[in-house]
Amino acid sequence: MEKKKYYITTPIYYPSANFHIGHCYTTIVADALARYKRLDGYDVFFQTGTDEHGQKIENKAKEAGVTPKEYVDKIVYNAKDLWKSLGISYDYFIRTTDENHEKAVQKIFNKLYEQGDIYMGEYKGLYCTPCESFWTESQLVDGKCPDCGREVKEVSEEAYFFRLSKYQDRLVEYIDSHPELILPETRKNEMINNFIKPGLEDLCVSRTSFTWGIPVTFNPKHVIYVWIDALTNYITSLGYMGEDDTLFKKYWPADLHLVGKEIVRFHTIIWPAMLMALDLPLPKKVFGHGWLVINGGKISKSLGNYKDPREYIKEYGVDALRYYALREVPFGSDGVFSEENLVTRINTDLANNLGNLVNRTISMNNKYFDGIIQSGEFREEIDKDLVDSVKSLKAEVEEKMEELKVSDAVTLIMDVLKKCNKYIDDTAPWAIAKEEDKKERLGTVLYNLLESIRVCAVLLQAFIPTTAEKIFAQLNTKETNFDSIENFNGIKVGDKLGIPEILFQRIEEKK
Ligand code: ME8
Repeated sequence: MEKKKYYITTPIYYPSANFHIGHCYTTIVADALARYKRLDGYDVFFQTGTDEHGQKIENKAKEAGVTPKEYVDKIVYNAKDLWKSLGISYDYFIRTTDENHEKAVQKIFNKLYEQGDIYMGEYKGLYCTPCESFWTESQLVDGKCPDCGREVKEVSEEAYFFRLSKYQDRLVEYIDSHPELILPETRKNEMINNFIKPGLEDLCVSRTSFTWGIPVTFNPKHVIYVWIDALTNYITSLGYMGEDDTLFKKYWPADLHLVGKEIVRFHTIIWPAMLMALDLPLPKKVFGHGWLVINGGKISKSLGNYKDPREYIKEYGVDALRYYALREVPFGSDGVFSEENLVTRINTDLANNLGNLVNRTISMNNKYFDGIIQSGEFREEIDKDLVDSVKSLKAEVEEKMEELKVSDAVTLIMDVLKKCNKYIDDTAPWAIAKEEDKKERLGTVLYNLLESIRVCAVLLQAFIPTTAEKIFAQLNTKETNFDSIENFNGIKVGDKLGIPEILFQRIEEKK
């Protein structure tokens, strides 16, 4: 049977030498979703990349005394290095300076121009350079950019426009009939009430005030607006308007665009309207997540609360950081990142609940049975709750993952591990071991624990893959697929366990 496809994207990031934990957040969540879908048997295409054109980059390159291309080349390397250290399993990394992307964007622009969806006009307006966004007077907050609070400047120039207004009614109709397109619900209402209903204006889609962008082929003093360039990444990467569109035919429409809340507007208004103009299907879901903030404020170098995410990885390990990002913030809401909470999570969830459980279970089986896995046939009533919870865990996790409630999914797994710890306290294997005629029962208690740990590790592969691997090695099992967790019998009687090793060291709480 042909596998079902799943196309998931992160935004393409502005190249930066200072990626912070907030940037990692979207990508870690997307990675967990991609890994989960792969384990669940989907043919996944997971894409990320960098958004490299625009005035901001041109200015920064000038300051640094290099060409824009030299400037971005250097920092794109930084993004790839960061994703590697976080274990991000992307299938494709797009750069908007890739030649095939640039050519396809030009073709898209030409097509829209030829069919009358793009026309020449004059732009007068207020522009925020850091956000690459145009605003109307009424959208400003205290006369400043409503997104970043910085000064906007008046710009007047001959420019091309995209007929966004033409798509207003179709867009409202589409959003109404596709309740899953914009999630969470609050963001959908915000888009409809604050942006679409007041009336969409045509969008200025070219610039002449700078040159670092993709030129309009038939009027090259214009470069294409960076958001038009950027949004199309989701299809140019698949070969749309390119030499080979096999991937496009296979993977489009995207199943999920994961984006931060401040760019939902671009992904749920401009992008769908462009796709309608191109006569292409719309993405199935756009999910706008909240921000990670530090002490209630933005993460920024100038505020002195910035730390390179690789420093956390060096100090606490990659899975600790991944776990924290996935577990701490209910996906969708804003959340506070704090190193103190990270340490608390490591100690309570990873070192105690998970690590200690794995360690003492394997140690007990080594001590009482020389590491050999015993039969799990000698069940008693007290086992039922744990075994049932483990059997239903996959379906419950799946439901949460479908709703993109990643934090809830991780919590469900952690709750089963808690149950395992309680099961040890309730059954007291060390006491059973003292009774000569209870060897078989002792074997079953340990079997139940080992199999429960294995099932949790199979599911944890999506979230903390390095740790899951370590658990499999300690359990000495090759049964790591989702298929193996249905019947509570994946761990094999007669096999010998590996050597128990500490998964997470407790960390001394910092004041
Ligand atoms: O917006 N917490 O790029 P970008 C959570 N190039 N997420 C955060 C965050 C934080 N503190 N800071 C940033 C762009 N992000 C465009 C996208 S897509 C066609 C073009 C998230 O580098 C932010 O919300 O400014 C966004 O989703 C992503 O990082 C990239 O932001």
